[in-house]
Amino acid sequence: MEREEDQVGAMAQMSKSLKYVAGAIAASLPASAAFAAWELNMTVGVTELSRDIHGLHMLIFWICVLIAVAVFGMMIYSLVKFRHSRGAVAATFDHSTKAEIIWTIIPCAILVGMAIPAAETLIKIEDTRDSQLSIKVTGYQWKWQYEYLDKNVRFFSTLNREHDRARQLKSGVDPFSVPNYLLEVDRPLVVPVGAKVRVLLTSSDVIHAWWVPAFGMKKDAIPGFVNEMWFRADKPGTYRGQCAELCGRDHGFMPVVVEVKPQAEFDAWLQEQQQAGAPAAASAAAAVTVESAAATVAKAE
Ligand SMILES: [Cu+2]
Repeated sequence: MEREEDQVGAMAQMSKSLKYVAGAIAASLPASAAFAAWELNMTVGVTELSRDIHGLHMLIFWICVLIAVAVFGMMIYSLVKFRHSRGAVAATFDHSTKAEIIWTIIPCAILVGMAIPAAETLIKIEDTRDSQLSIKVTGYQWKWQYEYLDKNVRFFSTLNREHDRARQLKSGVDPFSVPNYLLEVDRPLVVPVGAKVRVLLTSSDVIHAWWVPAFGMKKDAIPGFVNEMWFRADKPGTYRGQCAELCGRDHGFMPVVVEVKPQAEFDAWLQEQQQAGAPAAASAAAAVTVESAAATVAKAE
C-alpha cells in the first residue's frame, strides 16, 4: 500500500517536473509575430534582404519538392509495376557506366543550380558598402546600447518598465493584458525608411545576438569583435525582435524595437536627440579641456 502511494507520489512529482520542462521549452521559444500567428512558412519581411532570403528559401523548397516527387514517384511506380506477384524478374547486370554518369551529373547540376542564387544572396548580405547610416549596437546583460556613428547620439534601450513589472512573480498583472508583452522598450532604435543602415555589432560582457525577424537579419554580438550587417527597411512601422543568444538569466528580457520613420521625421528626431545630448557632450568636452589644461600645468611645473 505504502509502496503504491510512493509510486503515485513519484509519478505526480515526475509529471510536475515534466510540466516545468515543457514550460521552460515554451518560454525559450522565440515569441515572434510569425510564431504567435502559427504561420508555418518564413515571413517575407520588409527589407530587400529579407525578400531575397525568402525568395531563395522558396526556390530551394520547390526544388526539394520536385526532387521528392520524382524520387518517391519513381520508387512507388517501380514497387507496384515490378512486384513479385506479377512475375517480375530481377535484372542481372552489376555495373552500368551510363547509370553512374547520369546519377552523378544530375545531382551536380542541381547543386550548382542552387549554389548560384545562394551565393548571390550571401554576397549581397555581406556587402555593407555605400551605407547611409552606421549604428554601433553593443549588447549588455541585459540591454542594448545604440550609437549613431558621427552623429553624436548614443543611448541605452531597456525593457519597458510596465512589462518588467508584469513579468515579476505575483505581480498581479496578467501578461495577456499587456500588448506586445516583453517586446517593448523604453527607447527604440529609430532609422529612416529606404536608407541602407549598417549595423556594427559588439558586446561588453557575453555573446548576445541582435535579431529583428522582419529584417531577415540576425547576427551575434561578441565581446572583443565587431560583426557587421545591414538592412534597408522599405515600409515605415515598428518592428520587434529579441536577443537570440542564450546570454544569461534575463536573456528573454532584452527585446529589440526598431521604429522605421520617413526621412524628414527621422531627421527631426535625430536633431532632437542631438540637442538633448548636446549639454552632456559639451560638458564632457569641457572636462577633457580642463584635464588637458591641468596636465599641461602639471608638466610645466
Ligand atoms: Cu542577450
